[in-house]
Amino acid sequence: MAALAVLGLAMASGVLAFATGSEAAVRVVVAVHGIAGLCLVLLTPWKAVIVRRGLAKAGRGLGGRGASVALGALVLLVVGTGIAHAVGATGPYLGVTTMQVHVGAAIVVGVLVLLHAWGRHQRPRHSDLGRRGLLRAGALAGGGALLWSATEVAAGAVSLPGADRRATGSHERGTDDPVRMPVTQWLSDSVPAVDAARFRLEVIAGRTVALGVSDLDGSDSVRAVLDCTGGWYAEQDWRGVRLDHLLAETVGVPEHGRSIDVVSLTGYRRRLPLTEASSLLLATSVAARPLSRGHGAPVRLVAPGRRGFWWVKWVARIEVVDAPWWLQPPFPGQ
Ligand SMILES: Nc1nc2c(c(=O)[nH]1)N[C@H]1C(S)=C(S)[C@@H](COP(=O)(O)O)O[C@H]1N2
Ligand SMILES: [Mo]
Repeated sequence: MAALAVLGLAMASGVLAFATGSEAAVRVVVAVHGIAGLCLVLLTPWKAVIVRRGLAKAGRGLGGRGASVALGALVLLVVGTGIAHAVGATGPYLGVTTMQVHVGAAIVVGVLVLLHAWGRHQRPRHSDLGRRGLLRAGALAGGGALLWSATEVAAGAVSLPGADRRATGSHERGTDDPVRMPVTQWLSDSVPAVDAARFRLEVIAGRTVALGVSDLDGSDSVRAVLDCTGGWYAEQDWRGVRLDHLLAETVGVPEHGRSIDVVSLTGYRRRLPLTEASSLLLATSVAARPLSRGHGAPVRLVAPGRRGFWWVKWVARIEVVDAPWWLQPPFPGQ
């Protein structure tokens, strides 16, 4: 039961770490995530005894012994890649990053745990919830926190590459040097071929205005950090046109509508609150150079304070809509 609870906490804080924008909040969430992961390490010897006992008996529950062993191995892989990423071993190795393995294996663990728990119907016993249970949980959390602080201090002392991470846990890659900044897709998107002569950006708020590439260059700029959930960040000077300015100059200041849909040529999309329009930028240039195709040319969204998956590339449509921004899947689907 303890292991399940810690696993649940690790998973929930992992998802939250990707969804949280505020720097102060994400610092807490990422710390909880790290501590929960290290608590799983502390539970490993105890869990190993149970698995060994389970192996001695015949397989019980759904999947039985095979599932137990696979689950244990996968959890170790998730925790191992988490630690590896934290101390700077970010990859990619053989084409996959440490974070991709971490998240991929964690999703499989989540599915296996659900099946496993289902098969066993194990209810919490009274001792789990009593005073002794609380004391044990406290000792475990304390142990995890101690281990976590120790790794943070150690990383700082020997100046491992992991020591200068952002609050999100991301490592610096290519600040002020977009050529060195990774080109990243969320899941399955790929860099589209864009015919600059025929490209149109549609701006829609009641009426529709279509802009060509030459209409997009603007003189608004912002210095902002692109922080990918893949585990890297870069701070750049972005230049283009602010969304509130773009709306005012094309379709006019919106009289109603709560959100802005930002849709890529590829179909990738995010919905943001209209109240944020003045801090959002449609960028055509980064570090005083035109955007590269991989980084979103001819035009991409810059969403300061939001994780990378909000920064829609190859934007083809901006639409003011009445639906609230949170009425969308929490993460992109492609
Ligand atoms: N159209 C589209 N835009 C996208 C993505 C994508 O897959 N498709 N990935 C997002 C993610 S997850 C990140 S971190 C940034 C990466 O931007 P970069 O490739 O310029 O570094 O783009 C975002 N914009
Ligand atoms: Mo990302």
